[in-house]
Amino acid sequence: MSQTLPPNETAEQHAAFNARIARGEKIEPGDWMPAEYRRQLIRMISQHAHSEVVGMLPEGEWITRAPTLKRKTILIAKVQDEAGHGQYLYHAAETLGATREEMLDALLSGKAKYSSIFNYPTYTWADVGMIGWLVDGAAIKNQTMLAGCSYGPYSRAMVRICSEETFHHKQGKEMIVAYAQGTPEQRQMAQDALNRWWWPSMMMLGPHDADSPNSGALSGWGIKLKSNDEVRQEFINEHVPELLEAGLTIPDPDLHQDEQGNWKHGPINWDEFWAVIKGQQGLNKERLGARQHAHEDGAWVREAMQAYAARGLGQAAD
Ligand code: FAQ
Repeated sequence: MSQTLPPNETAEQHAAFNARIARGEKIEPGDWMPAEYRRQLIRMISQHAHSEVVGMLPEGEWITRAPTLKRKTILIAKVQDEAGHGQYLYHAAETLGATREEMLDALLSGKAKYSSIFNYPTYTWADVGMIGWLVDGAAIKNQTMLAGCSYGPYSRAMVRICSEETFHHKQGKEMIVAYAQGTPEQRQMAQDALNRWWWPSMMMLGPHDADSPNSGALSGWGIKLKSNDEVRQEFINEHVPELLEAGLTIPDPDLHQDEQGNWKHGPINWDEFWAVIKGQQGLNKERLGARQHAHEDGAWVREAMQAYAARGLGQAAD
């Protein structure tokens, strides 16, 4: 990779590092790494952690309104899993020197991004199912690729997260397929949810490759093993036939299969994507407001833990 090196990094260090990546070795926290590799990973992993935590909000709103006890217990488990994913990911970013306080400040002040998808509202119970089927489905495609990435702690976190997301994906699909085969009202509810979530799910995999400024460095360093468009293609190829088989209509009049059998989509509204990320459209204000409120509500817990640790009781057996 040709680049101007920072003053304290040498061409030899970079060559040795790139050779490790080329050999498929995992980079571990104490290993030498370019400052830019570290910065890119902290950016990406912390945004991913924020996405998991903010991602609890659109579904969490439905816990009290789940239609049956079975669906309620599944949803509670799913939302808890997302909190756990946030924890693994914040820890993975901490191994690179980022502190939890810095990362949370960046989220709560609006400086850090989180996934565009969580700025969309959940209007009906079918939105919960569609998030499981499409949003977890898209997330798994991206994260299965990241499970092979060059940074050890991130790669290992992805393996664990993907197995849990697979359960999320299955429960969403099972729910939507049941509604698609249910009463006319249930079928309509499932279709409306698909109409709302199809395009945002396509967008969440990131801008087209030509408009993705980070992809070059990330793929050179073995962090991104597939491009945004490649992952999006995998997502479409898996989900289009399944949605059609469920009897649903995909809201894209240009959708068609090419000669290789790949499903090709119509134009994506990138103006909407950027507006949602910038907080000009969608629920960014409400999502951050909810996180800020939760942070303030939890202040007494953090203070109590600090006081407990300061008294030297943190080590005591219980
Ligand atoms: N939303 O150069 P690229 C989940 C930004 S987890 C917001 O292509 P990159 C689980 C990007 O940051 C979902 N911003 O960026 C769940 C960059 O801005 P920056 C989250 C986005 O990093 C399910 C700029 O655009 N997953 O859903 C988005 O190479 C259900 C240019 O873009 C991850 O975070 C977006 N969608 O590729 C939870 C996976 N896309 O930072 C609850 C890890 C792009 O330079 C319920 N992250 N941007 O200012 C990644 O794989 C990558 O970061 C991409 C973007 C692929 C998201």
